[in-house]
Amino acid sequence: MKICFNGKLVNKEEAKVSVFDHGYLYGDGVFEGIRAYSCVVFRLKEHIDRLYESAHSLMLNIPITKKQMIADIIKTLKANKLKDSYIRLVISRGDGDLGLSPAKCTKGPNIVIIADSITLYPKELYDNGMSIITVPTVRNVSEAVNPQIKSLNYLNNILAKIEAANSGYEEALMLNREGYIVECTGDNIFMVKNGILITPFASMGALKGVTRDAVMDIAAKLKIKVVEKAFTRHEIYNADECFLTGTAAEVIPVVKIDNRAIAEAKPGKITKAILKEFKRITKLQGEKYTI
Ligand code: PXG
Repeated sequence: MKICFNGKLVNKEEAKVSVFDHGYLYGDGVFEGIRAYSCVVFRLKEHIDRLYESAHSLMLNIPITKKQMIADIIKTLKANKLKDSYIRLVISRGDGDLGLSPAKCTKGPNIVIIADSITLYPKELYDNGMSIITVPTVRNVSEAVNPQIKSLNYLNNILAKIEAANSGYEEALMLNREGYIVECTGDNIFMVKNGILITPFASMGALKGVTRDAVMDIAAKLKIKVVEKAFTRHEIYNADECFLTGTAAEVIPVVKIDNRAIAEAKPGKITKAILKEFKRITKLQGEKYTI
């Protein structure tokens, strides 16, 4: 496997960062998870824009242009001869000393591009739907580390994931400080009620997911009304359908929440229609390449 390390393709074994990299010492850096389907990097521009926005908020100056970043991603996919892939971009603050200040990281950021595969959940869950559970850890508040920043410090989500696993569940439903539903650990959440697709406002504490945006576009195309609003667990327990969206998870039905069946506890009609269209468009929307 070839990794792109600061613009150069190197073997996996040689792709190493120092223990003084502030990404390692403090989780100081940003990342993106992207997928390629049949030689199309799905909505690559949107992922790259979000990466640079995350970095901008952290005052982390990515030393290459977006165009160069895209070229390096394609180069990595070609080098590994990958038509379908999961791409992980990691930009860490770079080498510094044992102090928090990024000002000492004078060598600049390390840019790593890994192209591999990821399987988040077993196929059975895509066919029959998954059960999720609300966890005690609330989603980060925007005044602290804004959830829009895909930073290398994902402990908020990791804690939630651990809590779900402790109770025997694969995924956690996260609330915000006010008790409204925001998202899961690495996925956005949607519910369907009376034919309307409903998802929390991103500003409530959810990441504005690229898959979330794609699903909203699909709904518009399928003439399904979409509403962004605040809702509680009571409302989602009594929804007609529910599903999660994310680059890694793609679109996955949810059939039980906190042991309450969502309607008939089967993947719903609208969920299935969206999933079908999602599978079709992933091969069409984004950056094309050849291997
Ligand atoms: N919420 C959070 C907190 C995320 O981290 C999403 C929603 C979905 O966003 P996208 O843009 O992917 O539709 C994410 C994305 C992983 C992994 O390794 C996590 C994400 C993306 C890719 C991989 O678990 N998070």
